[in-house]
Amino acid sequence: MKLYRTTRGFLIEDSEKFYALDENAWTTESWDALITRDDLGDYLRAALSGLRKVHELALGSLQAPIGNQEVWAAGVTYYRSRDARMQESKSSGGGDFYDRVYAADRPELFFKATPHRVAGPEEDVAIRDDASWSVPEPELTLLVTPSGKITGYTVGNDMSSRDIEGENPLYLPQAKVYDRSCALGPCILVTDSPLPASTEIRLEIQRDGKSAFSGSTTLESLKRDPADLVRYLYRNNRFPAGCFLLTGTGIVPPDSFSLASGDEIQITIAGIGTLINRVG
Ligand code: DO4
Ligand code: MG
Repeated sequence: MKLYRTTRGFLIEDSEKFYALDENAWTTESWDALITRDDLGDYLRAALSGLRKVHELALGSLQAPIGNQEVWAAGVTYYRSRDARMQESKSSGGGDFYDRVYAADRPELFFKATPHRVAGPEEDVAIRDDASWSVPEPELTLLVTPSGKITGYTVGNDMSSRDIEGENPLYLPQAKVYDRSCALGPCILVTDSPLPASTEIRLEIQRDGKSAFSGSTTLESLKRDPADLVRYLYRNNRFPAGCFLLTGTGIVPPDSFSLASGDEIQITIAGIGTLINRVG
């Protein structure tokens, strides 16, 4: 079952049919009230029988599936990310940190975005004016309730300025957190079950109508258990509106590649959908 936040309300997709939910309450507060439920899957399933079936076109414009949640991210959770970051920070002497965090019990977790920094489907993401090397990071993203339960999954893009991060690891917040540095969507796949290890994550970047980069990975290469990432994040840390947690990238374009204005970024996660954004 999938849950969409759209300009025309909240919609449920079940077996390829769409149902409108709670037509009189499309506010951010009612979205928060819905997606903070520990019983989200059961609640939506029970609601389905009383809901009006709608045409797919009723989707209107999709919005990022976020209300008042903070967005956090895990890093260096795939060998490919460890490798790329060790290279990019070699001359600054930071390479060793990435190797150590990849092997450590405690994961790297960092604050990524507040809702106003998040782009929804088909909205523009941004590259920093003072960055010369920018990439998208396609990441499986967890919806976590205030009690720490994972109730759903969406597609996330952790836009990153590699030159700024590579210059000095202490610049990470500047490399990662800026206006439209994150995208989420197109929906929340609502399920209490972990996604299969065979789940594919695919990145395609189009420039002037041609493929400029494509790559893929699967959750098999994700070194950390999502539930374990959540346990670390929730240590001495409360999330009254729940949160979204990006789980790290396993796809890094070659060093010669940097995003440019007008590029179209397509991120597909099997079972969830495709998140499409252009670089504005
Ligand atoms: O250590 C820096 C950030 C890592 C990251 O964002 C990732 O591995 O996805
Ligand atoms: Mg990342």
